[in-house]
Amino acid sequence: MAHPREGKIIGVRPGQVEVALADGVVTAFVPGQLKSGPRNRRHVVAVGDDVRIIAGEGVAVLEAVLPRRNEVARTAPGESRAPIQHVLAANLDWLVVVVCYGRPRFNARGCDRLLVLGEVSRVPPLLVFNKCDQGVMDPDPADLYVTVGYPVLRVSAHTGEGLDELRRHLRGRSSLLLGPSGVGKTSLLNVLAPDADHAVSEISTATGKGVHTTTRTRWVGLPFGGAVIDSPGIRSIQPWGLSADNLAICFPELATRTDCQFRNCRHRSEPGCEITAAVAAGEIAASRYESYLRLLEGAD
Ligand SMILES: Nc1nc2c(ncn2[C@@H]2O[C@H](COP(=O)(O)OP(=O)(O)OP(=O)(O)O)[C@@H](O)[C@H]2O)c(=O)[nH]1
Ligand SMILES: [Mg+2]
Repeated sequence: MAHPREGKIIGVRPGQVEVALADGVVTAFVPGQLKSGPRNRRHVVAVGDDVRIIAGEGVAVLEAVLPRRNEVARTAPGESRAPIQHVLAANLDWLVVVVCYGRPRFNARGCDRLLVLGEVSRVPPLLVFNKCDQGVMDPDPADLYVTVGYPVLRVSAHTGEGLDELRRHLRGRSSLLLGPSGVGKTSLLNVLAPDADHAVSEISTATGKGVHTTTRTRWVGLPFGGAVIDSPGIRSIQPWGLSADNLAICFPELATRTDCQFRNCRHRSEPGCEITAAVAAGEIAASRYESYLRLLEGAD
């Protein structure tokens, strides 16, 4: 007899999902009526979704996706008149932005973009600088983010430095790892959940860039409680839901400055702008303001 059961999506493939139930993992087919969904959605289901399935003799079918408490989504790349939402993962407590100092080189624009993605999705960002064993840059870009107010950890998947603190942050929570290819997302996951043993590979010596080793987003339970979602490396991302109106509040150090002369000030070159004055006075880091302007170009 088929009966409904609740579980969590831990992997998505075309037309089917892997669902973790209390007593194991099943593959469930996604029926046509759930696949169609709203026209502006690339997928109706995402890793991290809580779902109800009907499990029968040797076959399971997805019946319903339960309401999400949040989602992290990008605008699907490519030119299209109507933007398409691509949900990367759902029901999260942390968006863990993983970066490193070199190989691949730290990129402030990309890092800020991911922090903004967390802010606009209302999933708190946790910034992790991996590969600390290779030495720290001077000046250390991590210091800037501490000043902004983000939780920042310096860790090494290879030596174990900083990992106890990382475990403390992840324990009992659901966390999405995002960052460029080659920064060591999967390497971190493999030390946090040794049984998972996912593939990692060497950085290309020619480009210092990763080679996109991870190709699918996957939810992995942590032995000390909680879960981590590993994802393929990303080059650039356009956060879904970002507009010229809500961009400034996605930068904590800009969000608190609300005394511009014009209410709809975009903080570019308007007179009486509190933010450009603060940048000129060195109270807001030029690098963060530069990221704001880049994102503003794509948002209006
Ligand atoms: N020195 C050093 N190397 C590391 C560390 N963590 C990972 N690496 C190396 O960095 C390379 C890339 O690691 P991955 O874990 O595959 O990186 P990834 O972020 O998962 O990459 P994608 O799956 O392509 O997004 C591998 O050669 C790892 O051995 C670290 O803490 N220190
Ligand atoms: Mg990986």
